[in-house]
Amino acid sequence: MPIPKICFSLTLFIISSFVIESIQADEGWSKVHNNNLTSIIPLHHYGGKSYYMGTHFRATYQQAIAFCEQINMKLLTIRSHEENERIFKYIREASVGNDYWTSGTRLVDGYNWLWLPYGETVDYTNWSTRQPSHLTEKCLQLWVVRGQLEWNDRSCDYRYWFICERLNNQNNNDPSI
Ligand SMILES: [Ca+2]
Repeated sequence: MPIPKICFSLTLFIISSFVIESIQADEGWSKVHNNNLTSIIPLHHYGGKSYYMGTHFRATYQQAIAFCEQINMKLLTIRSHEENERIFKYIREASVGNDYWTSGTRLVDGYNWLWLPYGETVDYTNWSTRQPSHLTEKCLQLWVVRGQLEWNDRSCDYRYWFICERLNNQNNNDPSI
């Protein structure tokens, strides 16, 4: 149905623009660009990373990648069981739903899973039973199965919540963060 699709895309664009412009209009935007991740954007801090919960609007995988870049961050990676559990905690606290994009994808060669913003192989995994399921599903989605945060391969054009991250030991000189 093309008309609702167009309306939704327009709404997404307007909301995205509003969010980005609101952040940029704040006098603290320069602080964000100077890597001082303090009070401008609500962030969680854990294990040398900062996380932004993308719960203002649902986005496709590509839109989530682009939005995180706009706020000087990257779409989520999960490197350990401990981090998976921490992300699950943030998702429960956000209370908007359980479906989130990570930056994991096999878009590059159609088979091997990479954390796209870093070009790194996905080593730690937490796939659900019988996942990944289809070679046509090329992006890595988080979902909750039997009370656990597990992973699923999913078509990249679905619209889900998303999480941005930043490694604080890169491009960040503030040791207090
Ligand atoms: Ca799947």
